Amino acid sequence: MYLPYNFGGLNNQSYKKAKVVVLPISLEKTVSYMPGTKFGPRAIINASRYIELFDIEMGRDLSQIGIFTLPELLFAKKSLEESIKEIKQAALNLLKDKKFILSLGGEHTISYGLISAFKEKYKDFSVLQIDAHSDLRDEYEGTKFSHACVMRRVRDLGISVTGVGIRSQDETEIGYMKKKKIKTIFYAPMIPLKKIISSLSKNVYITFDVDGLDPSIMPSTGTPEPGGLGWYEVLSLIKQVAKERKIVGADIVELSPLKGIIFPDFLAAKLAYKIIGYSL
Ligand SMILES: [Mn+2]
Repeated sequence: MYLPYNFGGLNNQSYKKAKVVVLPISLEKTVSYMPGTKFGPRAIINASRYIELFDIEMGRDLSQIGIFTLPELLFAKKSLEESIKEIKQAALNLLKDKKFILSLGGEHTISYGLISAFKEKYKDFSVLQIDAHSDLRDEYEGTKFSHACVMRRVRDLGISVTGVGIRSQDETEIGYMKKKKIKTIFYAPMIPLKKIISSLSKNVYITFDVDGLDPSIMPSTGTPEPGGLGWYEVLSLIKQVAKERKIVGADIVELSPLKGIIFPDFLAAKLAYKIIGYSL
């Protein structure tokens, strides 16, 4: 059987009818250690084609929501700043068309462009970040737009960010948190659901760095950290957020596919399905 190359391997895609638009962004410019995250979107889309569209938990075929996959955004010769601008513009266009954006990365920097666009559309708005790292450095390896600075830049926009699964920070990040009196970083392995949800505004954007998960289930990432979150834990979290708040968009970033180890690609694809299903 031939499965078309799009999220879900769908035979019929219609942009007009789709509520969800999958936006693959293969940006990889500031990765610190193991490269390969530019291949993340392709691996997730490929895996998504072999996953059941019917979700047992939700009792429905998620493709019925209407999912449309855009071609990958590529940035070969563009600067980081130009790339971010382009990402923001792409997101603004989709938001204007009232689409739910599910973006696939690519390095975490993409979230800055995406979130900037959401900030223009939504007023009562905050970000839920699932990640091993708080990404609060002011600068890293000479750039302010490194993946290691992305949540600092988002906070610079005046957006509240709640971090979950965090277990790696440097001293300057702790200093920044103290100075800004930031109390919305929740360290792994704890997931205090009530506190997390009460820290979130009405409209929530989820940025999911796959290294927030435990490396035993998610080894395919550039800078893995031991002691991460489990599959059912993050699902319960996202499900509860969807119940009590409105999830308005999401991204899954930092997947660096490993040759011959496909289960993490399938995990990321299933996670994308779950986010879509819980949110819509
Ligand atoms: Mn991270």
